[in-house]
Amino acid sequence: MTSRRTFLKGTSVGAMVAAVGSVSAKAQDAPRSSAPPSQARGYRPVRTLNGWTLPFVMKNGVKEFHLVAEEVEHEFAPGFTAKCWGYNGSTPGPTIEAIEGDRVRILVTNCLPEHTTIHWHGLLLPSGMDGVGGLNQPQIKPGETFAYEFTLKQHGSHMYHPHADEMTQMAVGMMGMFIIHPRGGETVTIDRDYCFLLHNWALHPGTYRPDPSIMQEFDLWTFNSKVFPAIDPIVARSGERVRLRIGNLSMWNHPIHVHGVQYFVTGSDGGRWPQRQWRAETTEIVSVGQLRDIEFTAVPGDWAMHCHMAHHTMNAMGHGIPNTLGVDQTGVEAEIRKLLPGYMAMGEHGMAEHQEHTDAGHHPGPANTIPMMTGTGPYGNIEMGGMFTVVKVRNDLGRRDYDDPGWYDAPKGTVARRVSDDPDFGNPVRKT
Ligand SMILES: [Cu+2]
Repeated sequence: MTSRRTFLKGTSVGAMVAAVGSVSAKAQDAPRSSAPPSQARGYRPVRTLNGWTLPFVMKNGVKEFHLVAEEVEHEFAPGFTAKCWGYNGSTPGPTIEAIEGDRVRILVTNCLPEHTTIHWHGLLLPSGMDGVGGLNQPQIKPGETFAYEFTLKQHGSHMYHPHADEMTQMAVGMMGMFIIHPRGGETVTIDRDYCFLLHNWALHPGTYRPDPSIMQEFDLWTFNSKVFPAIDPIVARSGERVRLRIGNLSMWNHPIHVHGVQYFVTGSDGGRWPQRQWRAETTEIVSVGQLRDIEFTAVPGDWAMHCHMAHHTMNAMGHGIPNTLGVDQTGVEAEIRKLLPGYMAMGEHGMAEHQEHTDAGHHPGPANTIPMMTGTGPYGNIEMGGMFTVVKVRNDLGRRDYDDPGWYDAPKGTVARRVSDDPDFGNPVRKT
């Protein structure tokens, strides 16, 4: 994955960050994601999955941030790239973090070929700062810089995105998160605080620009603009309280399922909920334009976390192909091969064989795409893509250790095991 260090090099953003001083220097040293912990700032920073936090400068008591709307060369997974639009060299843009009560100024420079604005989704502010082009302000033309300035009257998990040619600009990656920490600290201490955005893309195999005109037939499903297995794991130490702040600026609803725990849904883009409203779930729908905070106590193991729409844990696939499940394709394959050399009949027994075939190089596919299912675990193919990652909880992690700890070494006797390879094994009861 692209490190901040790499993409900041040689960009105007890099120069800007360098000018910010010690805050940015530390942020640049961060191995992957958010700025380093700083209790001195009065909060424990969030960790943006596969992303980063925007540094700020203090100017006469105002926290000043600078976003640059621009085209970015984005990598969805190694070797699979596209020209997207984002902020300061990345999609999603960097996370903005501040504290309830802060006065913030956000400079927005437009380096796109068309006008833009930024809407601060869920923030309570003067209507002139709300960012709807034409309604609240003139659009920001290419080359212009606008200043948004307001006082944060709330805390919670929020988002930002353009409100100008929204269909196009969001479809090609323009969005980010805006996290406001409570003044006076959290009521329940959070040990690891992650945030990410759900998104969908129509990046047709063999192409290099997401298609903004698609309404439903998206073919890439991402956490923070990455597909599995390029999505960072959620790492925690056993017993820690983990919060995931999950925003959805895609065009579909996503039921987000976490294995191994009953989590509590504790807030939304409407703010933190009173504790009596928290509810236990294992799957929570994060609808279009919504955000959910979920919290759980980490349990040791490797636990899948994914959208439960099965097509959203797949990468680009040939939509519109006939259903071959249960169809004997002997003979057909040879006939089709006369027209399409190398054609391979698949799907008679399900699609799990797809990953073996692609991994073996039997279907190279068009340029610039990624296999529908991919990723290998300690026991074989994971057969996932898209909106999937692993919550990796270990007993022996340092409190500030976010590195991928590898695969879980399950205690003896706690892994499902083969007891027979005879299909007639045992005496199962069947409906008569
Ligand atoms: Cu989904």
